[in-house]
Amino acid sequence: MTAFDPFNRRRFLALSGILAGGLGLSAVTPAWARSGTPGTAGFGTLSGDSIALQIGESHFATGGRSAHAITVNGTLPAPLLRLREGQNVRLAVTNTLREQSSIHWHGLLLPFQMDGVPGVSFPGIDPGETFVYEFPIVHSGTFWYHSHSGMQEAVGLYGPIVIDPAGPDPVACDREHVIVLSDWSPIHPHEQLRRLKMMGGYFNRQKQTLAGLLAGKDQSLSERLEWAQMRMDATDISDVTGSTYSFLINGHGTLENWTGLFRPGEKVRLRVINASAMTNFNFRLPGLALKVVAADGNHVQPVETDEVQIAIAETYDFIVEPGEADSYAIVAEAIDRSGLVRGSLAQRPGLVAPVPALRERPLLTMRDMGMDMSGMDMGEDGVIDLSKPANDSMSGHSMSMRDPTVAPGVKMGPGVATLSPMPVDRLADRPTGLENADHRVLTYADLRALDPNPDPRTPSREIDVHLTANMERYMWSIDGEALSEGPDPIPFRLNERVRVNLINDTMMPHPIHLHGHFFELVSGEPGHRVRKHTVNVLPGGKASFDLTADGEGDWAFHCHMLLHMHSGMMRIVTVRDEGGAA
Ligand SMILES: [Cu+2]
Repeated sequence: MTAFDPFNRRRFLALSGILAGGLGLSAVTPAWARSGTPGTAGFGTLSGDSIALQIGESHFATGGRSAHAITVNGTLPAPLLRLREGQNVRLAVTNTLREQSSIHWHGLLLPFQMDGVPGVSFPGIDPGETFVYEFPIVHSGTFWYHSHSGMQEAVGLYGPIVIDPAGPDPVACDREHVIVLSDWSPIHPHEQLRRLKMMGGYFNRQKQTLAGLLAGKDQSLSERLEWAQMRMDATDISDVTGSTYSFLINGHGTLENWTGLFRPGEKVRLRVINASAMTNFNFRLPGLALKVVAADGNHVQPVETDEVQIAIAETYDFIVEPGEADSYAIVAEAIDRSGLVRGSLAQRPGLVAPVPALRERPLLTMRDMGMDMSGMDMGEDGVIDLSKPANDSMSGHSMSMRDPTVAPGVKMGPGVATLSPMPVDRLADRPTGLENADHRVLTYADLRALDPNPDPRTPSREIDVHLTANMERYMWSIDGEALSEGPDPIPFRLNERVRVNLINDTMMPHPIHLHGHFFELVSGEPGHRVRKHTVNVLPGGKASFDLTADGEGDWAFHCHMLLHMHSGMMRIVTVRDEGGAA
């Protein structure tokens, strides 16, 4: 057993000098993220009531790719902030860039003026300026922080936050590691966006081929023709892929093999954060069961599984109990199987766990189009003409992919190519590409909150929010309107209880994040529903959550795929006191 002391002040002071030097060391990696780390115990983390962060420019290289990066205190990922529930924190953030910047504290409940979204909750931090964020820490858990300006998040500006509970932690462990997953490309995100606007499938190198058809792989000819007619591609899983991305664990690619240490028999807590710009990851440690103990910072009733798809912006805490093996692979595989990153959980530095093979890339199905055909009379020979309204055999449901009557709240225009005709609740579905994995896979329906939900009221009203797109033209929106078109904010009254139905009218998953609040996913009996700040809405499906609008002010509400948000899949949510200006 290792006694670990998260507040080993001497060690922290010894290392903070090195950190301040930033690029003076071999890598732009903060101490806690260096390979061979024994755990997060005081290793170069920043704690206390007063913390200084400096946003600047660095150069970053991994696995033969290198480019300009935006970093905090000279490192990528940014420093680990270790705070304690009940304290106040004062974070002085200085921007040394030649452009505006910002930091958003992802998942933290705080006054909206401290939330860090330029143009929504504060003016942003101009070049040369320092903005002081100051707020009380009112809860514990695993969170992260990132820029909310331009595309800075994609070029390096993100880091982990760990908040220790004020009282005893219900999760017992002997050691813990923070694991920040991310994606890194030498092609600037603005250039990625330009290429995607030219051709929606620009980075997709995994399309179905004629050779595949002849070999009997993938979709049949008739299916391929049907999908082609709808201008859809069943391999369109991710916009930006491993063809340009290096995937990273704590800033390290597979060859650099980030290694967290363990001793056999220990209970090891892994705090896993998906800080990617555009990549949903399948996370697993082959040979070890993952006991899920927290999601998005909130404790859950422990549930064991073998693999978890961690959407962008989500965090999960796991307990693993490694046995006698020298090392175990930590694997984060891109959802479209265009690449993966492997790190190690090992008894000694230098041990290399094998890299597992990439699994076969997934194909989308009719369910991902919002058409669940199970148990339905499919009509003649199972062939459906998707361009026509339904016949009687379809129980009156329209099977057209663009029938505005299924979504009266959506503003129809060139930015809306498809509407899901029959979106079904997919919270209990295995996520994209893991449908047929031959081991346990976590679904949202498996998660139950450890503590009773704080607000047992039944929602007094319900709203539908459609996630819309014209994927071919790379247009992304909410209810058919991009943020740049100036849509009305979504208004909530202070402390009202509302059910929000997210309906995905596209064929991509969207990790939707609401600032300043937790919400309860509507799955299973009420009382202990899982509380989250981000929910991944599967293609063609829907996901509902109940929200107590208790954070007064203006908040961002958006898809956490950076290029989707940047293209318009975002709204402002206002929470106003009764009689206020809502
Ligand atoms: Cu999205």
